[in-house]
Amino acid sequence: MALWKKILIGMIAGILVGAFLGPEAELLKPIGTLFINAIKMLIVPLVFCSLVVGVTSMQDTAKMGRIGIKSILIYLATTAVAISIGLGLGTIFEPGAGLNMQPDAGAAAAAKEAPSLVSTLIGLIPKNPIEALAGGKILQIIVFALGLGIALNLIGEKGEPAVKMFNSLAEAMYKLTELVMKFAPYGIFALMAWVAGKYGLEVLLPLIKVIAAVYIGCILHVLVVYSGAISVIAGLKPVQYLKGIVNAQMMAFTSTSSSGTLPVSIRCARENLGVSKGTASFVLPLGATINMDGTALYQGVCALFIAQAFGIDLSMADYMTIIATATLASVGTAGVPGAGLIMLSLVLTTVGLPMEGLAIVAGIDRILDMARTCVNVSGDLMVSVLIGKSENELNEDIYNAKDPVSEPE
Ligand code: DAS
Repeated sequence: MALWKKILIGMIAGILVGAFLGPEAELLKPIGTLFINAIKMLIVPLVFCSLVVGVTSMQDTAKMGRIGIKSILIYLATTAVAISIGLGLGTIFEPGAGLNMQPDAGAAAAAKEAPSLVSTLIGLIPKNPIEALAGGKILQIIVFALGLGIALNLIGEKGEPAVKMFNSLAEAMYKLTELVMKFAPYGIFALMAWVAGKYGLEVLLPLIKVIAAVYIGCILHVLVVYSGAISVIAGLKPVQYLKGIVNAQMMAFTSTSSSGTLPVSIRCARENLGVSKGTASFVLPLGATINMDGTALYQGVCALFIAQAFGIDLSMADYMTIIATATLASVGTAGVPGAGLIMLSLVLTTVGLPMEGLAIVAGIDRILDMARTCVNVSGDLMVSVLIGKSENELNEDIYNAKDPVSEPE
Protein backbone atom coordinates (compact mmCIF):
# COMPACT_ATOMS: atom_id res chain seq x y z
CA MET A 1 0.00 0.00 0.00
CA ALA A 2 1.27 3.48 -0.91
CA LEU A 3 2.79 5.41 2.01
CA TRP A 4 0.35 8.31 1.65
CA LYS A 5 -2.56 5.90 2.08
CA LYS A 6 -0.96 4.49 5.25
CA ILE A 7 -0.41 8.06 6.54
CA LEU A 8 -4.04 8.95 5.81
CA ILE A 9 -5.22 5.78 7.61
CA GLY A 10 -2.87 6.62 10.50
CA MET A 11 -4.31 10.11 10.68
CA ILE A 12 -7.97 8.96 10.63
CA ALA A 13 -7.30 6.15 13.13
CA GLY A 14 -5.45 8.61 15.38
CA ILE A 15 -8.34 11.06 15.29
CA LEU A 16 -10.89 8.34 16.14
CA VAL A 17 -8.77 6.91 18.97
CA GLY A 18 -8.08 10.40 20.26
CA ALA A 19 -11.75 11.35 20.16
CA PHE A 20 -12.54 8.11 22.07
CA LEU A 21 -9.76 8.34 24.66
CA GLY A 22 -9.94 12.11 25.20
CA PRO A 23 -7.07 13.60 27.30
CA GLU A 24 -5.87 10.04 28.08
CA ALA A 25 -4.57 9.95 24.48
CA GLU A 26 -1.64 12.01 25.81
CA LEU A 27 -0.12 8.59 26.65
CA LEU A 28 0.43 8.03 22.91
CA LYS A 29 2.28 11.30 22.35
CA PRO A 30 5.81 9.92 23.00
CA ILE A 31 5.45 7.72 19.87
CA GLY A 32 4.72 10.88 17.90
CA THR A 33 7.61 12.71 19.55
CA LEU A 34 9.94 9.94 18.41
CA PHE A 35 8.76 10.53 14.81
CA ILE A 36 9.15 14.31 15.12
CA ASN A 37 12.68 13.88 16.51
CA ALA A 38 13.55 11.50 13.64
CA ILE A 39 12.39 14.19 11.16
CA LYS A 40 14.47 16.80 13.02
CA MET A 41 17.45 14.42 12.85
CA LEU A 42 17.24 14.53 9.04
CA ILE A 43 17.02 18.28 8.52
CA VAL A 44 20.64 19.44 8.92
CA PRO A 45 22.43 16.67 6.98
CA LEU A 46 19.67 16.44 4.34
CA VAL A 47 19.54 20.19 3.69
CA PHE A 48 23.31 20.60 3.75
CA CYS A 49 24.08 17.71 1.40
CA SER A 50 21.15 18.29 -0.99
CA LEU A 51 21.96 22.00 -1.28
CA VAL A 52 25.63 21.34 -2.04
CA VAL A 53 24.50 18.74 -4.62
CA GLY A 54 21.86 21.18 -5.96
CA VAL A 55 24.51 23.86 -6.55
CA THR A 56 27.23 21.51 -7.85
CA SER A 57 24.65 19.88 -10.18
CA MET A 58 24.66 23.30 -11.81
CA GLN A 59 28.38 22.80 -12.59
CA ASP A 60 27.21 22.46 -16.21
CA THR A 61 25.40 25.70 -15.58
CA ALA A 62 28.72 27.49 -15.36
CA LYS A 63 29.56 26.06 -18.78
CA MET A 64 26.06 26.95 -20.01
CA GLY A 65 26.68 30.49 -18.72
CA ARG A 66 23.79 32.83 -19.53
CA ILE A 67 21.07 30.12 -19.83
CA GLY A 68 21.77 28.72 -16.36
CA ILE A 69 22.06 32.10 -14.66
CA LYS A 70 18.89 33.39 -16.38
CA SER A 71 17.02 30.21 -15.37
CA ILE A 72 18.13 30.42 -11.75
CA LEU A 73 17.24 34.13 -11.45
CA ILE A 74 13.73 33.44 -12.82
CA TYR A 75 13.38 30.40 -10.51
CA LEU A 76 14.28 32.44 -7.41
CA ALA A 77 12.04 35.39 -8.44
CA THR A 78 8.94 33.27 -9.07
CA THR A 79 9.59 31.21 -5.92
CA ALA A 80 9.75 34.35 -3.78
CA VAL A 81 6.44 35.51 -5.37
CA ALA A 82 4.92 32.07 -4.69
CA ILE A 83 5.83 32.05 -1.00
CA SER A 84 4.49 35.61 -0.69
CA ILE A 85 1.19 34.47 -2.23
CA GLY A 86 1.15 31.62 0.29
CA LEU A 87 1.77 34.00 3.20
CA GLY A 88 -0.90 36.37 1.84
CA LEU A 89 -3.52 33.61 1.59
CA GLY A 90 -2.52 32.25 5.02
CA THR A 91 -3.16 35.73 6.40
CA ILE A 92 -6.50 36.09 4.57
CA PHE A 93 -7.81 32.58 5.34
CA GLU A 94 -6.34 32.44 8.87
CA PRO A 95 -6.85 28.62 8.89
CA GLY A 96 -5.32 28.20 12.32
CA ALA A 97 -7.12 31.07 14.04
CA GLY A 98 -8.94 30.14 17.23
CA LEU A 99 -7.31 26.73 17.67
CA ASN A 100 -5.25 27.93 20.69
CA MET A 101 -3.02 24.83 20.72
CA GLN A 102 -0.25 24.86 23.34
CA PRO A 103 3.29 24.35 22.00
CA ASP A 104 6.00 22.89 24.18
CA ALA A 105 7.41 25.73 26.31
CA GLY A 106 10.67 25.65 24.36
CA ALA A 107 9.05 26.34 21.01
CA ALA A 108 7.04 29.30 22.31
CA ALA A 109 10.12 30.73 24.03
CA ALA A 110 12.18 30.33 20.83
CA ALA A 111 9.48 32.14 18.86
CA LYS A 112 9.41 35.02 21.42
CA GLU A 113 13.18 35.42 21.07
CA ALA A 114 12.84 35.73 17.26
CA PRO A 115 15.57 38.22 16.22
CA SER A 116 14.95 41.54 14.42
CA LEU A 117 15.21 41.72 10.61
CA VAL A 118 18.64 43.39 10.75
CA SER A 119 20.10 40.83 13.13
CA THR A 120 18.56 38.08 10.97
CA LEU A 121 20.37 39.43 7.90
CA ILE A 122 23.64 39.92 9.77
CA GLY A 123 23.27 36.45 11.27
CA LEU A 124 23.04 34.84 7.81
CA ILE A 125 26.81 34.38 7.60
CA PRO A 126 27.99 31.69 10.02
CA LYS A 127 31.03 32.72 12.08
CA ASN A 128 31.67 29.00 12.57
CA PRO A 129 29.99 26.62 10.07
CA ILE A 130 30.56 23.61 12.32
CA GLU A 131 28.81 25.42 15.18
CA ALA A 132 25.99 26.35 12.76
CA LEU A 133 25.64 22.69 11.73
CA ALA A 134 25.79 21.49 15.34
CA GLY A 135 23.33 24.18 16.44
CA GLY A 136 20.94 23.52 13.54
CA LYS A 137 21.11 27.18 12.46
CA ILE A 138 19.32 26.51 9.20
CA LEU A 139 19.76 29.80 7.34
CA GLN A 140 23.47 29.84 8.17
CA ILE A 141 23.71 26.21 7.01
CA ILE A 142 21.97 27.14 3.73
CA VAL A 143 24.33 30.09 3.14
CA PHE A 144 27.39 27.96 3.92
CA ALA A 145 26.14 25.09 1.69
CA LEU A 146 25.51 27.48 -1.23
CA GLY A 147 28.96 29.00 -0.76
CA LEU A 148 30.67 25.60 -0.53
CA GLY A 149 28.80 24.39 -3.65
CA ILE A 150 29.87 27.45 -5.64
CA ALA A 151 33.47 27.04 -4.41
CA LEU A 152 33.47 23.37 -5.43
CA ASN A 153 32.27 24.42 -8.89
CA LEU A 154 35.02 27.03 -9.14
CA ILE A 155 37.84 24.60 -8.24
CA GLY A 156 36.67 22.27 -11.05
CA GLU A 157 38.34 18.83 -11.09
CA LYS A 158 39.98 19.28 -7.67
CA GLY A 159 36.47 19.44 -6.19
CA GLU A 160 35.21 16.29 -7.88
CA PRO A 161 36.03 13.87 -5.02
CA ALA A 162 34.10 16.13 -2.61
CA VAL A 163 31.20 16.51 -5.09
CA LYS A 164 31.06 12.71 -5.41
CA MET A 165 31.07 12.41 -1.61
CA PHE A 166 28.22 14.91 -1.24
CA ASN A 167 26.26 13.15 -3.99
CA SER A 168 26.50 9.83 -2.17
CA LEU A 169 25.79 11.48 1.20
CA ALA A 170 22.70 13.15 -0.32
CA GLU A 171 21.56 9.81 -1.76
CA ALA A 172 22.07 8.23 1.67
CA MET A 173 20.04 11.03 3.29
CA TYR A 174 17.21 10.54 0.75
CA LYS A 175 17.23 6.82 1.67
CA LEU A 176 17.28 7.62 5.41
CA THR A 177 14.36 10.03 4.83
CA GLU A 178 12.51 7.20 3.09
CA LEU A 179 13.16 4.93 6.09
CA VAL A 180 12.01 7.57 8.57
CA MET A 181 8.88 8.22 6.49
CA LYS A 182 8.01 4.48 6.77
CA PHE A 183 7.46 5.23 10.46
CA ALA A 184 5.27 8.23 9.56
CA PRO A 185 1.87 6.43 9.72
CA TYR A 186 2.55 5.37 13.33
CA GLY A 187 4.02 8.71 14.38
CA ILE A 188 1.15 10.62 12.81
CA PHE A 189 -1.37 8.20 14.35
CA ALA A 190 0.05 8.98 17.81
CA LEU A 191 0.26 12.73 17.23
CA MET A 192 -3.26 12.96 15.76
CA ALA A 193 -4.61 10.90 18.67
CA TRP A 194 -2.97 13.37 21.08
CA VAL A 195 -4.25 16.37 19.09
CA ALA A 196 -7.82 15.02 18.73
CA GLY A 197 -7.84 13.92 22.39
CA LYS A 198 -6.63 17.28 23.62
CA TYR A 199 -8.43 19.68 21.25
CA GLY A 200 -11.40 17.68 19.96
CA LEU A 201 -12.47 17.05 16.37
CA GLU A 202 -12.84 20.75 15.59
CA VAL A 203 -9.09 20.74 14.91
CA LEU A 204 -9.89 19.14 11.54
CA LEU A 205 -12.05 21.94 10.15
CA PRO A 206 -9.08 24.30 9.64
CA LEU A 207 -7.40 21.64 7.44
CA ILE A 208 -10.11 22.22 4.86
CA LYS A 209 -9.12 25.90 4.88
CA VAL A 210 -5.45 24.92 4.46
CA ILE A 211 -6.32 22.81 1.39
CA ALA A 212 -8.47 25.64 -0.03
CA ALA A 213 -5.73 28.24 0.54
CA VAL A 214 -3.03 26.07 -1.10
CA TYR A 215 -5.19 25.17 -4.11
CA ILE A 216 -6.39 28.75 -4.67
CA GLY A 217 -2.78 29.95 -4.37
CA CYS A 218 -1.55 27.36 -6.85
CA ILE A 219 -4.25 28.20 -9.39
CA LEU A 220 -3.55 31.94 -9.01
CA HIS A 221 0.20 31.39 -9.39
CA VAL A 222 -0.22 29.53 -12.71
CA LEU A 223 -2.97 31.76 -14.15
CA VAL A 224 -1.53 35.11 -13.02
CA VAL A 225 2.24 34.77 -12.52
CA TYR A 226 3.09 32.17 -15.18
CA SER A 227 0.56 33.25 -17.80
CA GLY A 228 1.53 36.85 -17.08
CA ALA A 229 5.22 36.05 -17.63
CA ILE A 230 4.44 34.27 -20.92
CA SER A 231 2.32 37.20 -22.06
CA VAL A 232 4.32 40.21 -20.77
CA ILE A 233 7.93 38.95 -20.82
CA ALA A 234 7.80 36.58 -23.78
CA GLY A 235 5.03 38.51 -25.60
CA LEU A 236 3.20 35.27 -26.42
CA LYS A 237 -0.46 34.23 -26.11
CA PRO A 238 -0.66 32.33 -22.79
CA VAL A 239 -3.53 30.12 -24.02
CA GLN A 240 -1.07 27.95 -25.97
CA TYR A 241 1.13 27.62 -22.86
CA LEU A 242 -1.83 26.68 -20.64
CA LYS A 243 -3.11 24.09 -23.16
CA GLY A 244 0.35 22.77 -23.94
CA ILE A 245 1.25 21.90 -20.33
CA VAL A 246 -1.91 19.95 -19.44
CA ASN A 247 -0.38 16.49 -19.88
CA ALA A 248 2.62 17.36 -17.73
CA GLN A 249 0.30 18.88 -15.10
CA MET A 250 -1.84 15.72 -15.02
CA MET A 251 1.26 13.54 -14.62
CA ALA A 252 2.60 15.82 -11.86
CA PHE A 253 -0.79 15.96 -10.08
CA THR A 254 -1.17 12.19 -10.00
CA SER A 255 2.46 11.18 -9.46
CA THR A 256 3.37 14.08 -7.08
CA SER A 257 6.91 13.82 -8.49
CA SER A 258 8.54 16.54 -10.61
CA SER A 259 11.41 14.22 -11.46
CA GLY A 260 8.99 11.44 -12.42
CA THR A 261 7.15 13.90 -14.69
CA LEU A 262 10.33 15.02 -16.49
CA PRO A 263 9.87 12.82 -19.60
CA VAL A 264 6.36 14.22 -20.09
CA SER A 265 7.53 17.78 -19.33
CA ILE A 266 10.29 17.58 -21.94
CA ARG A 267 7.83 16.20 -24.52
CA CYS A 268 5.29 18.94 -23.78
CA ALA A 269 7.96 21.63 -24.00
CA ARG A 270 9.22 20.42 -27.38
CA GLU A 271 5.95 19.42 -29.03
CA ASN A 272 3.44 21.90 -27.55
CA LEU A 273 5.49 24.90 -26.46
CA GLY A 274 8.03 25.19 -29.29
CA VAL A 275 11.05 24.85 -27.01
CA SER A 276 14.24 23.47 -28.59
CA LYS A 277 15.62 20.07 -27.53
CA GLY A 278 18.77 21.65 -26.09
CA THR A 279 16.93 24.20 -23.95
CA ALA A 280 14.28 21.69 -22.80
CA SER A 281 16.81 19.03 -21.83
CA PHE A 282 18.81 21.51 -19.75
CA VAL A 283 16.25 23.87 -18.21
CA LEU A 284 13.65 21.23 -17.25
CA PRO A 285 15.92 18.83 -15.30
CA LEU A 286 17.49 21.86 -13.58
CA GLY A 287 14.03 23.18 -12.73
CA ALA A 288 12.81 19.81 -11.47
CA THR A 289 15.75 19.87 -9.07
CA ILE A 290 15.80 23.46 -7.83
CA ASN A 291 12.55 25.20 -8.88
CA MET A 292 9.66 24.46 -6.49
CA ASP A 293 7.21 27.37 -6.51
CA GLY A 294 4.27 25.20 -5.47
CA THR A 295 6.23 23.85 -2.54
CA ALA A 296 7.25 27.35 -1.44
CA LEU A 297 3.63 28.55 -1.63
CA TYR A 298 2.49 25.54 0.43
CA GLN A 299 5.15 26.28 3.03
CA GLY A 300 3.89 29.86 3.36
CA VAL A 301 0.33 28.72 4.00
CA CYS A 302 1.30 25.93 6.42
CA ALA A 303 3.80 28.03 8.39
CA LEU A 304 1.05 30.60 9.05
CA PHE A 305 -1.52 27.87 9.82
CA ILE A 306 0.80 26.39 12.46
CA ALA A 307 1.71 29.81 13.90
CA GLN A 308 -2.00 30.70 14.17
CA ALA A 309 -2.91 27.26 15.57
CA PHE A 310 -0.38 27.67 18.38
CA GLY A 311 -1.15 31.35 18.91
CA ILE A 312 2.36 32.46 17.94
CA ASP A 313 2.58 35.97 16.42
CA LEU A 314 5.10 36.30 13.61
CA SER A 315 7.12 39.49 13.18
CA MET A 316 8.07 41.07 9.83
CA ALA A 317 11.53 39.54 10.37
CA ASP A 318 9.86 36.13 10.70
CA TYR A 319 7.96 36.66 7.43
CA MET A 320 11.20 37.66 5.66
CA THR A 321 12.97 34.65 7.21
CA ILE A 322 10.19 32.33 5.97
CA ILE A 323 10.46 33.81 2.46
CA ALA A 324 14.28 33.48 2.46
CA THR A 325 14.25 29.95 3.92
CA ALA A 326 11.52 28.57 1.65
CA THR A 327 13.08 30.18 -1.44
CA LEU A 328 16.58 28.89 -0.70
CA ALA A 329 15.34 25.55 0.68
CA SER A 330 13.48 24.90 -2.58
CA VAL A 331 16.95 24.52 -4.14
CA GLY A 332 17.44 21.54 -1.85
CA THR A 333 13.95 20.02 -2.16
CA ALA A 334 14.01 16.80 -4.18
CA GLY A 335 11.40 16.39 -6.93
CA VAL A 336 9.92 13.33 -5.26
CA PRO A 337 6.64 12.72 -3.39
CA GLY A 338 6.44 14.30 0.05
CA ALA A 339 9.76 16.16 -0.15
CA GLY A 340 8.04 19.43 0.64
CA LEU A 341 6.78 18.13 3.99
CA ILE A 342 10.33 17.45 5.14
CA MET A 343 11.37 20.93 3.99
CA LEU A 344 8.41 22.43 5.88
CA SER A 345 10.07 21.20 9.09
CA LEU A 346 13.07 23.30 7.99
CA VAL A 347 10.94 26.44 7.70
CA LEU A 348 9.24 25.75 11.07
CA THR A 349 12.61 25.27 12.77
CA THR A 350 13.97 28.50 11.32
CA VAL A 351 11.22 30.67 12.82
CA GLY A 352 10.85 28.62 16.02
CA LEU A 353 7.40 27.18 15.27
CA PRO A 354 6.41 23.91 16.99
CA MET A 355 7.12 20.78 14.96
CA GLU A 356 3.95 19.15 16.29
CA GLY A 357 2.17 21.24 13.65
CA LEU A 358 3.92 19.12 11.01
CA ALA A 359 1.85 16.07 11.99
CA ILE A 360 -1.41 17.98 11.57
CA VAL A 361 -0.66 18.90 7.96
CA ALA A 362 1.14 15.58 7.25
CA GLY A 363 -2.18 13.73 7.09
CA ILE A 364 -3.35 15.89 4.16
CA ASP A 365 0.12 16.10 2.63
CA ARG A 366 -0.72 13.98 -0.41
CA ILE A 367 -3.66 16.24 -1.30
CA LEU A 368 -1.41 19.30 -0.97
CA ASP A 369 1.51 17.60 -2.76
CA MET A 370 -0.65 17.01 -5.87
CA ALA A 371 -1.29 20.75 -6.25
CA ARG A 372 2.21 21.92 -5.38
CA THR A 373 3.94 19.45 -7.72
CA CYS A 374 1.58 20.52 -10.52
CA VAL A 375 2.72 24.12 -9.99
CA ASN A 376 6.39 23.09 -9.73
CA VAL A 377 6.21 21.47 -13.17
CA SER A 378 4.14 24.32 -14.67
CA GLY A 379 6.83 26.74 -13.48
CA ASP A 380 9.64 24.68 -15.01
CA LEU A 381 7.80 24.71 -18.36
CA MET A 382 7.14 28.45 -18.16
CA VAL A 383 10.86 29.10 -17.62
CA SER A 384 11.76 26.86 -20.58
CA VAL A 385 9.55 29.07 -22.81
CA LEU A 386 11.13 32.31 -21.49
CA ILE A 387 14.65 30.91 -21.95
CA GLY A 388 13.82 29.61 -25.44
CA LYS A 389 12.43 33.03 -26.36
CA SER A 390 15.46 34.88 -24.92
CA GLU A 391 17.79 32.59 -26.87
CA ASN A 392 15.74 33.18 -30.08
CA GLU A 393 15.25 29.42 -30.34
CA LEU A 394 11.49 29.31 -29.71
CA ASN A 395 9.18 28.11 -32.50
CA GLU A 396 6.67 30.98 -32.12
CA ASP A 397 4.43 29.88 -34.99
CA ILE A 398 2.44 27.62 -32.68
CA TYR A 399 1.59 30.65 -30.49
CA ASN A 400 0.28 32.58 -33.47
CA ALA A 401 -1.67 29.71 -35.01
CA LYS A 402 -5.34 30.61 -35.45
CA ASP A 403 -6.42 27.43 -33.67
CA PRO A 404 -3.92 26.78 -30.85
CA VAL A 405 -3.17 23.15 -30.06
CA SER A 406 -6.59 21.77 -29.19
CA GLU A 407 -5.45 18.32 -28.11
CA PRO A 408 -2.06 18.63 -26.30
CA GLU A 409 0.34 15.94 -27.53
N1 DAS B 1 6.48 16.32 -4.66
C1 DAS B 1 7.52 17.32 -4.86
C2 DAS B 1 7.83 17.44 -6.34
O1 DAS B 1 7.97 16.41 -6.97
C3 DAS B 1 7.14 18.64 -4.33
C4 DAS B 1 6.88 18.63 -2.83
O2 DAS B 1 6.87 17.58 -2.17
O3 DAS B 1 6.69 19.75 -2.30
O4 DAS B 1 8.00 18.59 -6.86
